[in-house]
Amino acid sequence: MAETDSLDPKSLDQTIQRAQEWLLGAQYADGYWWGELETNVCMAAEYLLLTHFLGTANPRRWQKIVNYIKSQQREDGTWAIYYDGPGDLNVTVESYFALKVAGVSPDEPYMQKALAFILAKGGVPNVRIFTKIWLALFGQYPWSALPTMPPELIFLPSSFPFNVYEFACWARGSIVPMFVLSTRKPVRRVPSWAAIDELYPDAVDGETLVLPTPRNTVGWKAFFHAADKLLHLYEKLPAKPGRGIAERLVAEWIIARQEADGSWGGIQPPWVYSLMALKTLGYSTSHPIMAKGLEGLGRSFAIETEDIFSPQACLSPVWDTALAMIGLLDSGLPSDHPALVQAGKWLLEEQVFTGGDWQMKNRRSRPGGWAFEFENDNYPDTDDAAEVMIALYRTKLPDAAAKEKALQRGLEWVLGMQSKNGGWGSFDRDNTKGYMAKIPFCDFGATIDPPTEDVTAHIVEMLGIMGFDDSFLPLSRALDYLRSTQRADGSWWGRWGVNYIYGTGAVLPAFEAVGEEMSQAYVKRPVRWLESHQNSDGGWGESCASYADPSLSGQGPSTASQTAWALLTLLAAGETRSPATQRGIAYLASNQQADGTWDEPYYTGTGFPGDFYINYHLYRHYWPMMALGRYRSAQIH
Ligand code: R04
Repeated sequence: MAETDSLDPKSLDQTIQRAQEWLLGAQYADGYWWGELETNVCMAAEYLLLTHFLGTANPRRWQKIVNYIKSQQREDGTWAIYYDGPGDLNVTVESYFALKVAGVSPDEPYMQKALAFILAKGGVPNVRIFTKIWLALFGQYPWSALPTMPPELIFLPSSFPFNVYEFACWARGSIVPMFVLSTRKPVRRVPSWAAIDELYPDAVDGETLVLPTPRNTVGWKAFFHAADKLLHLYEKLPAKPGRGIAERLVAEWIIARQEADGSWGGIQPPWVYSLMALKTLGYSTSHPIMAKGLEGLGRSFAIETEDIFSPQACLSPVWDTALAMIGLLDSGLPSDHPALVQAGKWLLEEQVFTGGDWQMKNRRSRPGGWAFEFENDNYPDTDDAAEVMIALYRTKLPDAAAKEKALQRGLEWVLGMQSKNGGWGSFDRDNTKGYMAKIPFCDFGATIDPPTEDVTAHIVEMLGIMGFDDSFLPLSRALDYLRSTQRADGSWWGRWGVNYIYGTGAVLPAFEAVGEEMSQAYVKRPVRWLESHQNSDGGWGESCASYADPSLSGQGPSTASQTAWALLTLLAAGETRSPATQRGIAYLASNQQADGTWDEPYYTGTGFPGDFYINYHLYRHYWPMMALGRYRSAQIH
């Protein structure tokens, strides 16, 4: 196709119709959409190790986990955290160990390849703390060389500078159970043939392994390191007054947060650490809390076939449903279409009217948010609330009063969650204490949940769609925040999607929705940025590597979802007829599969920048539908 040839209207209609049909066919009977949330094989390796720890191993399931882990290994013997990414030491060590525990021989050529990679990367001493904890739980790393976090920390009130509510909720849910593990130091032995001595470089043993000392002798890192030394001394005391009460409080804290599906926080890490902490405190696996947790983790969270067993990190039905609805609406489905009505009713049922941890920093608003998962009442998030409210607002429901009430309560909740700087974090208000990342435990993932560009933009877009403009103070503060976070090249960073293409693709539609003058220079700058990063196939792509190296921003093999985000940006900026837009639309049309959907092996979702990435299996579908649909509407109007 020549560069500026536009897709003929008939082909555009056909592309959209095929995509609509595919999506309508993928709706669940209860009205929701729910795609796979693919991450990395740590989920499978850790599940296997968890069941060994708890003594609930199931040989058939273990075999399926082995099959799954092997199926994900690459030619070079490594495992990665995203498709086509570099070998990852943590994931490769966890996989190698889990395979050995399952009885795989280290002499297998594929194990030898993994071993060579691990040693080339410095071996076990270089893995993250979480991986070291997994090894310590089975006697393969000394607990004495790991940081200590005593259960007494649960006593610290939320007014204290250091307390569990200053952690992002995902870190909080993992760290509270860790209080128990790091002080009780449980070890569940593995057979001697499963030991992993070969993963240590020569001349390293239990004696040489200690917590690394920070380079600086002042500052938060040094402070927390010194505190850790004191804590290790405290742990040596023969009697620790208060330990019993602290452990009981920790158990109560954990138990109070178990969700209806047996999960904790709707995500894998708090789930597995909570189960191991409770077990360590004496809860047997037949205790109702334990049984429910294990059952849910093995059933609703895992993908199981005849051959493989693969636990997911998290489930995305609310997020997928809202975005699928928006895709269908943008593509021209009538607002009272039965599929939308059914989905809308399902979303109304998902609204959370109970309290949660977010109340610690926000006493003013009544509950009324939405969570990402089927069950996560303790942790609704503002990003899901915004997308759900957009979807509901645009759908015609038979019970208009119920919808109105849902939107009002949603609005009250979201507005109450706005942080001081005008932006929104995902799960908490003002969760911005940077020093929380400096404790020795935190060498993986984000430890805080500060306001981010993408989430704030989604909320701004929602407010705009609901009729607010910048005479509304919360909205004008949010717009100031967004303007202040624009990068020199005109783009915005993406916290929960990869990466600058996602951030920018969230911000420009938000500006448009609130009636910003879209011809202003600062609004046009991202257009130039995208034009200069369009691939020769007409699409856009961006690698997860752009987080560590921003010079890679906007670069990578084209994907359907990232092409869609770029197009949403261009369309919001009024670039309907520009060559870049035309070529992007043509890319989507020509890469649509015969069945009406797209293929997308690349990961375009972010769990933690640099550390954890997600392939949302429906991203390849509903984002292109939005782009194609908005493109068609812009042509007509
Ligand atoms: C896309 C925006 C909606 N919302 C973010 C939700 C993302 C859902 O997926 C995950 C969320 C997660 N959290 N924490 C983890 C995680 C994984 C997901 C997590 C992962 C590994 C470790 C600790 C925590 F797939 Br270790 C919140 C705003």
